[in-house]
Amino acid sequence: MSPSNANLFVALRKAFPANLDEVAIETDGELLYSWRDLERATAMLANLLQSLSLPAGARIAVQVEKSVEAVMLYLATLRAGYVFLPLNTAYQSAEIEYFIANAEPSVVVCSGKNFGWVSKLAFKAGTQHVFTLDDNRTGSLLERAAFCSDQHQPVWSKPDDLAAILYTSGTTGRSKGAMLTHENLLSNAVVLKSYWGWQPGDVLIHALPIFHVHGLFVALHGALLNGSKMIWLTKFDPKRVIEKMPEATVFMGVPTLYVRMLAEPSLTREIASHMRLFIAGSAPLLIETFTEWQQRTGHTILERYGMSETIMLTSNPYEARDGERRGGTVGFPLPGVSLRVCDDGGNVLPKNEIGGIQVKGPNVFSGYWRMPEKTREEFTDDGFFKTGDVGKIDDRGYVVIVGRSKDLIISGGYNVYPAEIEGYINELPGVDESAVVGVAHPDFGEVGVAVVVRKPGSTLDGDQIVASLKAKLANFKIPKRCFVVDSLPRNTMGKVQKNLLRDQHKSLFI
Ligand code: MCA
Ligand code: AMP
Repeated sequence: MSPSNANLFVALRKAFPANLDEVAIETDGELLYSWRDLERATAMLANLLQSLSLPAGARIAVQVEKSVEAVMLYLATLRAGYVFLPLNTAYQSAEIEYFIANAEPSVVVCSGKNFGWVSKLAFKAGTQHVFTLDDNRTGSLLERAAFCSDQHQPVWSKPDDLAAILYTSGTTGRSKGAMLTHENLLSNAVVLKSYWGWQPGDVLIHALPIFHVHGLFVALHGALLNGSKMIWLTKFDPKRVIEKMPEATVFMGVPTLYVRMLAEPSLTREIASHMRLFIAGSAPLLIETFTEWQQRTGHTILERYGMSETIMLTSNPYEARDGERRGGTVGFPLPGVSLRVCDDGGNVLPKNEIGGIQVKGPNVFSGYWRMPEKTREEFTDDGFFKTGDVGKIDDRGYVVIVGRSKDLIISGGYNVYPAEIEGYINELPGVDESAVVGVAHPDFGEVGVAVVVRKPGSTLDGDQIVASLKAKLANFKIPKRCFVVDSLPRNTMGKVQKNLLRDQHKSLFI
C-alpha cells in the first residue's frame, strides 16, 4: 500500500464540515469567514507561494498582526509544503535581523508599516520576496494572491518533513529555531482532540497571539481538526471574552488571561454556564487562580504543560474517570509521550523525587535549526529531550513542575531569557555588569527586574537604562524596574547569587 500524504493541511482539510458554507471564523469586527473561504484563500495563497519557484524547504517568515488572513497564510504554507516561521510582533529590528539572517527565509511577510526596515534587512540577508499583510485585509500578499487560482492540490509531504520553525531563546547565546515536522504537529493535535473531548458543536474563543505554540498550534489546530467554529479576538480583552462565553464552549489562555477575567464583575457562574472547558498553560497557574475560578464559575481549569520544542507534553484529565483536575499540577503525560525525572547524572528518579524532566514522543521536535551541536547536547543517548524544567511525578502519577534549571523568566506567558537582556544592558556606556532576575507579579505571574553595576566614576540612572532597552528589545522583555548598585552578590566561586537578588526584590510588586 502506498503511504498516505502526511501533510498536516490535508488532515485539517479533511476535518472541515461537509457544508463548506458554514461559518468557520467569526471575528470581533463581526466578519464571517466560511470553511469555503478558508479552502479557497489557502489555495490561492499556496498557488502564489508555488509560483515563486522557491527552493524545497523554503522558510516563509511572518511578522504580522493577528488576522484571519495570517492564519490563511500559515495554512497555505503547509499546503504548499514550505516551512512557516512566525515571529512575535513585539520584536524589534535587532531581533528580526538575527532571525532573518539565521533562518534565511525565501519569503518574508510583514506589516505595511514595517516594510521599509524589514525589507531592507531581508534583502540584505538574501530573501527574494517581501510582501505586506495588514490586519484590515490589505497588503501586497493578498493583492498578488488575488490573481491566483482557487484550486490547489496540497503538496505531498513525508511525516518528517519540516512544517514550522519556532525560535526559542537560549540560556546562553542566541535564539534557537526549534524544527517541527508535520508529524510532530499532527500527532499532537490528534491526541489533544481525543484527550480534551472535542465534540460536535464546540466553539472556541481564540484570544491568543498566533506566533507561538499556544495560539498557533494548540488552539488553532484544536478547532480546525474538530471542524469547529472560532470566535476570533485579535487582542485579548477580558470583557469581550466573558461576553462571548454564552456562544462558545472552549477557551484556552495563559494564566494572566484568567487573572484578568477574574477581575471582571461580569464573570459569573451563569455567563460561563454554556462553556465546556477552560484550559490554561504556558506558565504556572497559581493555585489561588485555579480555586477562585472554580468558585466564581463552577468550572475547574484544566492545566497542561508544553514547550516550543515539543508542543503539548502533559495534561490534567478531561474525563472524570481518568482522575480529577489537580491545581498545582500539570497532569499526566499525554498518550504517546514518555516522561521521566532524572538526577544530574542521568539516573531515573523514583516518584516524588525532584529532578530534571525529560521527554520522548512523536511530538518532540527534530532538532535546532543549523545547530547540530546544541541539539546533541539537549538529547540524552537514549533519545530523551531535556526540557530544562525541574519537577517530580507524584504518588498518583501527576507531574508537578517546581522550577527550571534554565535561567528563564515567564512573563504573561512569554519567555524572557535574562542572559539576553543582560547582554544588551552590559553594552550600555557606564555599565560594568548586570543581573536580571524574575520576581512575582500579580498580573504577569513573573516579571524581570534588572540590577546594574556602574563602572567606577560613571553615573547611571535606572529609568534611562529602561528607556534605552525599549528602543532595542521587544516590550515584554523590558525589566519592569532597574536598580543601580555598586556590586552584585557573589559566592565563593565568583558566581552571581541571583537567588539573593530574587529574595531581595521578591515583594516589589506583591
Ligand atoms: C505586555 N506587556 C508585558 C507582557 N505583555 N509585560 C510583561 N510580560 C508580558 N507578557 C507590557 C508591554 O510591554 C506594555 O508595557 C504593556 O504591557 C501593554 O502592552 P500590551 O501589548 O497592550 O499588553 P496586553 O495586550 O495587555 O498583553 C498582555 C497579554 C499578552 C494579553 C497577557 O502578553 C499575551 O497575549 N500573552 C500571551 C502570550 C502567549 O500566547 N504565550 C504562549 C507561548 P509598556 O507600556 O511599558 O510598553 S507558547 C508556550 O509558552 C508553550 C508552548 C505553551 O505551553 O503554551
Ligand atoms: P516555550 O518554549 O516558550 O514555549 O516555553 C516553554 C516553557 O514554558 C516550558 O519549558 C515551561 O517552563 C513553561 N510552561 C509551559 N506550560 C507550563 C505550565 N502549565 N506550568 C509551568 N510551566 C509551564
